Amino acid sequence: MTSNAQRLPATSDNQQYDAQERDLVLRGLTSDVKTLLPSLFYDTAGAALFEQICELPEYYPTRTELSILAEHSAALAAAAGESVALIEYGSGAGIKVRLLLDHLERPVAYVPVDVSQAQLLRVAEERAMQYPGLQVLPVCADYTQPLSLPKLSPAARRVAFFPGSTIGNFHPTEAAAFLHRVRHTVGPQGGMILGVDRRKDPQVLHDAYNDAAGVTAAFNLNLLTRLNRTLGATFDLGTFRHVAFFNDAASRIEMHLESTIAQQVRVADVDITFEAGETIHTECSYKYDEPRLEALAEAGGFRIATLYTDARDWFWVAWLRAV
Ligand code: AVI
Repeated sequence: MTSNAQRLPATSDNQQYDAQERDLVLRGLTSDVKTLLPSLFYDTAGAALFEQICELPEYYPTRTELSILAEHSAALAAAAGESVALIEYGSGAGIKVRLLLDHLERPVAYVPVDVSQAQLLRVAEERAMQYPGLQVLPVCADYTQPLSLPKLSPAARRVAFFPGSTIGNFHPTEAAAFLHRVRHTVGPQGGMILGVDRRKDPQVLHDAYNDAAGVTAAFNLNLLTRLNRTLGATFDLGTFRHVAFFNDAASRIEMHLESTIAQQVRVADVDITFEAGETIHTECSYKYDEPRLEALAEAGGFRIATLYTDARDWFWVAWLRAV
């Protein structure tokens, strides 16, 4: 297995913290507009809550994307062609990729990329058993950073797979930079299969991030539980509330944690002051229309070849070709 994972040990006065996490968190919490990186959501409890989100009646993206893949994976596989090396960014449980692998003509390699080593190895082993003859080359890495991939046959056509509308969690400039790196990896003959959540009725979007069962709120608040554990923080969860709304001008859902009182919280031995009503911005989830998606593809060195959608026009699985 290739590993690009890096952990930096660090100390504070009286406790060991992960230096990278401490620096990123403190940079976000001491900036003018308090922010936390969405990658912090996915500790064990957060990953389990996200799985619950995907099952919620209000959270349509997962099941909508699956329905598009189920209907169009034969067409996607035909567009990708023969002898593909499929590189999946953020492979997770690796369920969706099976729909593609089932239809691809003599795929030569599957390269799942994920930070969670245990899950990555489990998925790699399962896929190797299910698809005899397929080379499975797991890479343990944070795909938002430049990656070194294992050597792939020069004859293989490289196709990137990035489902889940995770591209929406990148700011547009970061999304373009990410696509640009993918374009470099797949080369001039390569392609990309990209899951994209579409702009739609703001009420539908609002409900998807404000579910009645409160699972998204628990997912958001779990960030504070994480920081209490990993950085010795003193967040009182009873004094923060989940806020999510559609910012129409920016075409994105914003998630925040709002402090309901004026207070001071200690995080990794640093005091952070909150006014009543002040928020920590925890996530953006951009929703694309065609001009925005075209601009993104072009900035990343791709062009849109085909857009597959669902009956309600809520989601796209886009087939992008390198230019
Ligand atoms: C992972 N990502 C695509 C999800 C989204 O919809 O932006 C994360 C999420 N946040 C709240 N609900 C789901």
